[in-house]
Amino acid sequence: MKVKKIIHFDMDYFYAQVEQRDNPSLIGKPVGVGSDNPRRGVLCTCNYEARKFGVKGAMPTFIALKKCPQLILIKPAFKKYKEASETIFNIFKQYTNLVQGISLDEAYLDVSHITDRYASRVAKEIQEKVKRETGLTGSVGVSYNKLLAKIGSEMNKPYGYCVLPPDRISERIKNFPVEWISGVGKVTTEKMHRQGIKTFGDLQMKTKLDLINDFGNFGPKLFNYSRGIDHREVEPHRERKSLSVERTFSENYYEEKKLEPWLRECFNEMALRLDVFDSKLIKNIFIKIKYADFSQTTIERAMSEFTFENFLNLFQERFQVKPEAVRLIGTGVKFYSHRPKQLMLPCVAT
Ligand code: TTP
Ligand code: CA
Repeated sequence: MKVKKIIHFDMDYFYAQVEQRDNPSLIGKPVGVGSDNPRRGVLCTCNYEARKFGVKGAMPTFIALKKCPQLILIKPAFKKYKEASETIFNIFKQYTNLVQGISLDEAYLDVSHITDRYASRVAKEIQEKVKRETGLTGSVGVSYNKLLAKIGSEMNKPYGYCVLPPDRISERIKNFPVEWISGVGKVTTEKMHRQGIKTFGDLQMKTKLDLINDFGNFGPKLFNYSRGIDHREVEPHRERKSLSVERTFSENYYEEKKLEPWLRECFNEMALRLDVFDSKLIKNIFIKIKYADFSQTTIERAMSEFTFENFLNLFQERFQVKPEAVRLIGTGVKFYSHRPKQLMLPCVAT
């Protein structure tokens, strides 16, 4: 089988870097991008200076400020991020048609057809071109599959560059932590740690059957991934099926009146994100409610008009059924399939 050449590209602290580029007085200071409402807001992301204090994307603003009181908060300006995103995706497309966008700032590129130079050379060229044309840095990983290309792009961030060639790969990745595997999130990581599985090497010691017993359908993938085997293709037209925004509260709320402003905040953020895309492609709208007892409910309706009132009605309908203490609320939309466009990651609160 012919060895593929895959590049994973991911911009560094994307929203925060754009803000820093446009206001150089922020350079060297801890910066967070997100809602500046210290009681209710959530961060989309932050720069590396802020990360030194333990601040992270998706963290409630009040926690971020506790960890780093001198954090400079900036409201997101999605239009600027979308512009930078378009520039980088145009650069990617100068190299290959096989570009799979994962979010505004992240993509896989299959450059197997470029045979006159190494994929590592192509990756460097792209990285430099992105820097020249946007003034922003991104990190690249180069390998022969998606799993390893993505790991490579994360290894030396920011402005990182890493090539993982196939020779002796399962040996060389033995000490990588399990959480670097695509699809291994917080819950799976914790489950693995409880079983003493911390690294790719630990997974390599398990049989496929062990992994199926413990992790179900994900088992065979884990068996392969831990050995650096990944057959997933770069899928240029893969679509995102939905977009949602949610908020977790620092205290529980019982009253509809108190919940309404939060619902509006979710709606507004979603509207901001959607104007970038084509809101005519929305099929359904939905509301998510998580109660203090951690039970969760969603209600979904065919889209008539994208208005706050429609979301509010839907919320009221569901909340009347169980008017109890709420810890999280969310609004979302589902799209018709065959959308040609890219979607960004929601700025989630959980
Ligand atoms: P990420 O690539 O996850 O993060 P990042 O680019 O800020 O930082 P890193 O250097 O670690 O790659 O997300 C890209 C952008 O998407 C980020 O700048 C802000 C936005 N985003 C949200 O709005 N909400 C989220 O929950 C996440 C994870 C990202
Ligand atoms: Ca990024």
